[in-house]
Amino acid sequence: MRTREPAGFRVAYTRIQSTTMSHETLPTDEPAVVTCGLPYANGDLHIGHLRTYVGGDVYARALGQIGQETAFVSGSDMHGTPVAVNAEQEGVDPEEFALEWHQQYAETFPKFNVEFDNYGQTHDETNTELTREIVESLIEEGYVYEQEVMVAYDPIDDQYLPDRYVEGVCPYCGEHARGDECDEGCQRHLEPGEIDDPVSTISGNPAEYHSRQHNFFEVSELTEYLSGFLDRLEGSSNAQNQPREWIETGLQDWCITRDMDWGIDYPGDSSEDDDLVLYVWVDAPIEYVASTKQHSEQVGSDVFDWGQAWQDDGEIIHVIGRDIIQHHTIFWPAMLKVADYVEPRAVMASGFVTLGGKGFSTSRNRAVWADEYLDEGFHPDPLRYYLATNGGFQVDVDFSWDRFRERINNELVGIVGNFLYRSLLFAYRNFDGTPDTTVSEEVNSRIDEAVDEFTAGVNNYSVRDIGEASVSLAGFGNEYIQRNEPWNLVDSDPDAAAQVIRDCVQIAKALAVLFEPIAPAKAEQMWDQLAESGSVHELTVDDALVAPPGEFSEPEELFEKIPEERVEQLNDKLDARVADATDGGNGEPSDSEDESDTTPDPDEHPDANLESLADGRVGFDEFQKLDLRVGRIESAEGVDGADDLARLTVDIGVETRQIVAGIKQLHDLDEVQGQKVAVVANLEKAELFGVESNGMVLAAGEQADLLTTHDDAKPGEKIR
Ligand code: B3M
Ligand code: ZN
Repeated sequence: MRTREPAGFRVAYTRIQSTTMSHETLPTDEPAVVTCGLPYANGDLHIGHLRTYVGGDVYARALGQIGQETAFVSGSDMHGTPVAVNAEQEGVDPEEFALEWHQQYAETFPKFNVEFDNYGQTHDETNTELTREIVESLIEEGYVYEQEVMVAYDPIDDQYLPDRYVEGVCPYCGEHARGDECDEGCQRHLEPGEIDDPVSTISGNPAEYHSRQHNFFEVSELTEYLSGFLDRLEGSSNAQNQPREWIETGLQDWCITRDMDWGIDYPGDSSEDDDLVLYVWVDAPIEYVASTKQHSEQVGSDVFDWGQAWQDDGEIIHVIGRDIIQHHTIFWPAMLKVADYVEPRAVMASGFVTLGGKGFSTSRNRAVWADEYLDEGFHPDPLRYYLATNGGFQVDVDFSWDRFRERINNELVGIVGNFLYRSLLFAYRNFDGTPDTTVSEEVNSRIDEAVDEFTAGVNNYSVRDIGEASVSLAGFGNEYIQRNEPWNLVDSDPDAAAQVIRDCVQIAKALAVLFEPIAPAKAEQMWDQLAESGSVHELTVDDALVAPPGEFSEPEELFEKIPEERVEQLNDKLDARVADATDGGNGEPSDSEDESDTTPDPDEHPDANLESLADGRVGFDEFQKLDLRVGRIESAEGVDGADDLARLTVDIGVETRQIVAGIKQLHDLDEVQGQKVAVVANLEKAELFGVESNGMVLAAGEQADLLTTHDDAKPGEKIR
């Protein structure tokens, strides 16, 4: 838990653009709980999985730093078919299976400096108890009813097939889907009996639908409440907008029981005498509360009061992947509301992580595993930096060793590390540490500005902005030392040199404070380097401007450059492994792709196109036939039912066009509004997902980097 003295100021946000705020600015006087989506305890973690945990950890640390009393919790999701199916495939008891993975996750997160105040699991006493209580109150309040549903059943194996025990075709979009969600298509949550052409995942047998009595939570009754809730909800815009679409198409009630043994028993009376357990998505989010409760039990409720946070006036902030928005913005707040708990203040839904532009694939061994990253000798903080700051939180992030190297070398080494090392070394050699003078007005206010950016990052739920505050401060530091050339002053004007270096040491200290959420272990090294006492993990942003102690010893370089050969080796290793895994099974992997993080494949080798660059040249006349124009995006919204497409209205001077572009997952649609783009204006019209596209917006590379102009070219102007 992070309790600090409240920061002694409130920042004015006018300078920094922020989304509409419906809640009091952070920090508030209430206790906050930051949660991370619970990983299913069912398999190895790869670095793609780490994105939300790193994001949550950065956010929780930063929130604590601006003076908010904060608990950061999560736990393993032990139940449900994602665990049961994998355990069954391995012939192991699900409890034993899940506990083993739970143990592994509990050990892995801290290795990446993801430090939960409590990391629990859904099968323990606290969660079982609390789940029973909450479900009983849903029943008592009259929100649960029994209804017959069609349940998939394998007649040959004589087994019911809930959720991931069955796969088939999505009734909404026609894509191949799992029994519980349309993971490859429209991302909808699927209710039992909804999936078409059901087949058993375990045996491959075609399934039949049998009628069974199940229990439903009357979510539809809460439509009005939920729609108001979404208006108040803060966080990433996808978490507000997607559920609005679902509400508009009409909310369905939610089946909360399953025909399974593994899970928490349904506490109400049920006309089925067989075991009915609760659907995993009932007890999973309750673990957020249970985990907070365990934290309170450990530290004492005078230090952190879980009841106040969850039942009175806490600030609840959920950090999740974008595939589970519906559970966190519809089902979960509906449960909280009926059970009389506090509603979430914000949901931050991250994009996925791709590997070299393609999905991670557990079955193809096409992944960089969490342990593997560390075993390769890399420090966890550069990966944290990469994952947290590579793009907006809701935008997909691509990981490649090349890009990783580029960013580490250019940004962490080139900007942050370079500034710290050169200025502290100079300070050490010429002044034995911090020169004895006060910080200049200019640097004082530049640090203030960084603190404002940091605080605004927290209020805008942007982990990238939280990190950027430091990198741009370090960039300023480099510029400052370069501009003032203390090396030329040290003999001629020692006082002036002392001033510059005193300023630089303060910037270094501010960096230790402000970079701590992103790079906790590296910040600790910075702290020690400055001969500071106390823990860098217990500070508030106010400490950025407190004078550092005097003497310190010779600094060491903080970040290490990654040589090019290293990247080649790592790429070769990955390629060889993928080839092995693929060849072994006649080119077919033994089980399915990693569902949660696949994205459509861009060209596998984008560079291959370069070879043919000189062939097939076109004449200037032919080029002239293309009508390329400057456009300005007026509005951008997702195309219903299409995972990647956005409907843009683009001002091209003479008129405004509707253009469909495949940028939905790659860009924050709120952020592209107002952006200038290059448009092919005379392309034939096309229809995509029933939406007419009149023109094309040009973009480059796997991340659909939008081509733009940099000066005052107006919409409609011709590009030549
Ligand atoms: N266990 C994992 C997922 O679907 C799921 C999250 C639960 S959060 C309450 O990403
Ligand atoms: Zn679908």
